Amino acid sequence: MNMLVDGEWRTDAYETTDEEGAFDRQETAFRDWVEADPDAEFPAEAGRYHLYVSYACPWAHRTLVTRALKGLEDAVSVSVVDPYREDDGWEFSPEREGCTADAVAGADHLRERYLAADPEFTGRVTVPVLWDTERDTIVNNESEEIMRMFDTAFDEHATRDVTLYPEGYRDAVDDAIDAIYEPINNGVYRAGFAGTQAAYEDAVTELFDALDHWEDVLADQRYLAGPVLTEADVAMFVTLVRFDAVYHTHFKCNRRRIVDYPNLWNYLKELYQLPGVAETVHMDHITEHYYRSHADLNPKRIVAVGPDLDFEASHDRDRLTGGPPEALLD
Ligand SMILES: N[C@@H](CCC(=O)N[C@@H](CS)C(=O)NCC(=O)O)C(=O)O
Repeated sequence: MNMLVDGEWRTDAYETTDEEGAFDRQETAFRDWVEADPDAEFPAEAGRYHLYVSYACPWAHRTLVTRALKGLEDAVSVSVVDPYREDDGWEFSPEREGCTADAVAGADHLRERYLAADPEFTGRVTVPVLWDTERDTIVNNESEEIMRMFDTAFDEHATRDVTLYPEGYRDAVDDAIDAIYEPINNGVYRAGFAGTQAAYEDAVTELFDALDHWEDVLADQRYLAGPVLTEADVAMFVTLVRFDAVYHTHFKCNRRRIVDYPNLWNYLKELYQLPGVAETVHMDHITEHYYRSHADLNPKRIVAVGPDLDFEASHDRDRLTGGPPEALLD
């Protein structure tokens, strides 16, 4: 697979599985933090930070959903890469539907932005990336941290009074994010990219055990951390919304579909219908990326057409205590 090694683009450089055939995800490299403090190294300011995303990528999608729920669209600008990732890695194709140019520097490839931040960079060139236009560098490329920064550092620039990491629920939010990461968010990748039957079966078993668990929790609890909408729900949403169209078929996570789980399916529809969220879901980019970019899994690169999913259909979550913050009830 492709990555930068000492600033050079290499197409032969990394293995996606370890010796046991299990999918191995690389640690992220840029871990600075935007703060709500004008004296901070990276102070939260409107118009200063730029987000590089792919609409296909669930990790990038978390940051887009958080930005939308908070109403940070005017404060943080976005560039969208081409969903089809080939030998050159993420690329800008402004002529394609839903894609944009690199609005900061006019780069052709995302790797140029990594090299602008660190000419000797070694690592994968991933989305999302939070870029600081003032210091001309990458602040952070870890979605969980970008989501937290948008949620906690940018309140002054948000057009909606929404807190996704509310006091009193913070431990529950952190616990839920941790609990879903390995079996669910990363679990679908561990199933899809497994190099052995055993590694695949382990991942699928853990994945569906975890989905079964949350199906039970959501029977009488509105959201993952309790009665309030939180970052944990954003993290869960981006995997669930891709599940039936991509993970079920392309990654062989086919024990059940999300539509077969009444509580998860209704929960997914509720989240999809929150203001601003539907606009972040680009199913055409999602399906094209997965089915066409992984030639080892799908050598003919044929994109599966189904299923038809009605995320706009009514849901039953209002039967439970709690609900979205007032600012999201329009
Ligand atoms: N830990 C990162 C993971 C991001 C990630 O793996 N993004 C994928 C797209 S879904 C990517 O850009 N992959 C490019 C590559 O691996 O070369 C995060 O959560 O932000």
